[in-house]
Amino acid sequence: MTIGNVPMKVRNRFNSTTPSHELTDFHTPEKKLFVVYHMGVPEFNSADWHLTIDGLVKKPTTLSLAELDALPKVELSAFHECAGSPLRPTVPVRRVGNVIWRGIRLKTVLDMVSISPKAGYVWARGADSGIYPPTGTFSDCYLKDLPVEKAIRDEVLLATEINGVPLSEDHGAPVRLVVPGYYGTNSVKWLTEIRLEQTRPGSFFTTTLYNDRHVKDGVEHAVPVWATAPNTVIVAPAADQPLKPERFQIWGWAWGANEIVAVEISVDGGTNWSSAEVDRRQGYSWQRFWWDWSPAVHGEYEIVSRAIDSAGERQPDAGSRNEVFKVKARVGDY
Ligand SMILES: Nc1nc2c(c(=O)[nH]1)N[C@H]1C(S)=C(S)[C@@H](COP(=O)(O)O)O[C@H]1N2
Ligand SMILES: [Mo]
Repeated sequence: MTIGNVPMKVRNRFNSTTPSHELTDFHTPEKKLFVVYHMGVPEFNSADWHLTIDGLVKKPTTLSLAELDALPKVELSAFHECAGSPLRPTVPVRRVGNVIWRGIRLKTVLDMVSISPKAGYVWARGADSGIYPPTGTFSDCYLKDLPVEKAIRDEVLLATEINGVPLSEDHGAPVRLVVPGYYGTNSVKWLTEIRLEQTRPGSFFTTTLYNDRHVKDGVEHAVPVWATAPNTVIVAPAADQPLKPERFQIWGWAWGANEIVAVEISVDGGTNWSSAEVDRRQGYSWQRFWWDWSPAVHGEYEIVSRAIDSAGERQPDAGSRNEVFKVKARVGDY
């Protein structure tokens, strides 16, 4: 990696989460979009910003912001989901939103530099450095990797705008990677270097953290936290919302790397299930689902949602970051 450290202006680790019942908009306004960083926010002067593209390429290149900005841009809408704490990879957090991104296709710059057929992975480097407080580990950058087959797909962007305005510092200004269909952790903010390599990097944020360990037939396999598993949030009702014993529309959002083809709702904690209506997917956006419920009996209910994707994968009952979503509601004469 060739670029020296950039000073950090915010050093704390920071995570924000928006409660599910506030995710009422198809496109999440920036003020409701979660923010995550591990080491802090780097101090950037956009005039000094450069993007270096090197490694297994024929023509290593460095672009200024003006040079990058002059390339053709595209806009797309995509869900954006944090995988949760890398120290507790099976605990769901549902830090999620749906965002309009605008930027240059990563493929556009990869075509400019002409990548070698030997390149298997794109390493993406963010300028932030420092200590990740929960483990006390120092890193000189935020480094992630993607398989080349994903990196060259049309939806992968070097984004400069979010929801029609320039990226804010918190969301990665001046340029961040956006990898629709992959967990947010792969969408490297404050991007300064793209490097083509034959192998995955053995770094803290790629193969130590964010590499799920599954045991199959007594053998441990590491699965990179890349493609997003099917998931749901219920927007209405909110947790513990008092409901009258009359018709009420349960609704929420469903998303995953593959299109969601069905969502099921249970109002008895997961014993009986009904099929909700679910919108078709547009691009990589999340999909609305809804189900009209007419609770007749007063009492406390546990409402559960689960999505099934086009590959037949369904949200597991428990023990996973994408386990079924549960919310309690109270029905009475309020
Ligand atoms: N450079 C850099 N990029 C990063 C991170 C980081 O700590 N440093 N955090 C990642 C994680 S875990 C997530 S979920 C998303 C969050 O993006 P957002 O804050 O714009 O919502 O950024 C990713 N990109
Ligand atoms: Mo994340």
